[in-house]
Amino acid sequence: MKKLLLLAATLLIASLANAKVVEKTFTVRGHCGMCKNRIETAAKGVEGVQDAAYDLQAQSLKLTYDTAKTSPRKVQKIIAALGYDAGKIKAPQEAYDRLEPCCKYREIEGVNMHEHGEGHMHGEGHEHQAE
Ligand SMILES: [Cu+2]
Repeated sequence: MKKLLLLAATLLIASLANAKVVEKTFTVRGHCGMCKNRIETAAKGVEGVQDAAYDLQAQSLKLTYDTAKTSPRKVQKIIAALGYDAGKIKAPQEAYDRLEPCCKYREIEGVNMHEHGEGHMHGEGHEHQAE
């Protein structure tokens, strides 16, 4: 009986010791002050998160959280559900579509990088008409 109690006490102490508060920084694709507010509020709303600070310039969120209660992945899922790519989790298109126009980081990226190129195909056709 004593041994059992000792074992239980040891396990309890071990699990308490595991409840650590750590910091972790990961990428979140926000675009303006409103994004920052939404991202931080959502992250802080997760149980186990003690602090969340979004750096718009660095595109990164610094999370302070209790490892026993939550994980960066959980928080990333919640942020992605708002429309912001977070860590390795991509925001679903329908969530992204609900973002305010000023927050649409994907379209802006497309224009800057000329990668998806839909814009180029149109409008250049009139050169032929000149001949
Ligand atoms: Cu925004």
